[in-house]
Amino acid sequence: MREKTRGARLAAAAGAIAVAMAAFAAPAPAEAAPSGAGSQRSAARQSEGGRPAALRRAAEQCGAGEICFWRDRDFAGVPWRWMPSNGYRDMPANLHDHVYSFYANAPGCFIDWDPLERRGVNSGDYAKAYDTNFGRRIDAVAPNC
Ligand SMILES: [Ca+2]
Repeated sequence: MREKTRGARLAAAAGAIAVAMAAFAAPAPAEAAPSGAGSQRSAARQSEGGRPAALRRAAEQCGAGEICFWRDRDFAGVPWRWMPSNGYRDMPANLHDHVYSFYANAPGCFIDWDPLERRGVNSGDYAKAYDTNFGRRIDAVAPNC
């Protein structure tokens, strides 16, 4: 598994969903997180503005070297994960023309076949409301444009 320590710490701050995810990936107790930024600011701010908690949840769920795709906005639910080593992949049916948020920990290329357009993505890129952009068009992902 990857990033167990980081996962456990962030889960403490990210709320029930992240806790469940972390429990899946790493059985370390969430309460074991040191009293750092996580416990101080608590996860209660999830609904206001959305930025810190939603982004933290995305970062928590999306591993190093992955691009993660969510059907819904704000990185809600379980993402579909892709890595450059997977090569070209058509989006799964539920994500075809329907990636409403994504988080990239790897470079890649989003593709719409008709009309043909390719969008380069860099590690660190993300969108929490991608339906206002290419998320309504994406058909596939590839390592390079
Ligand atoms: Ca399309």
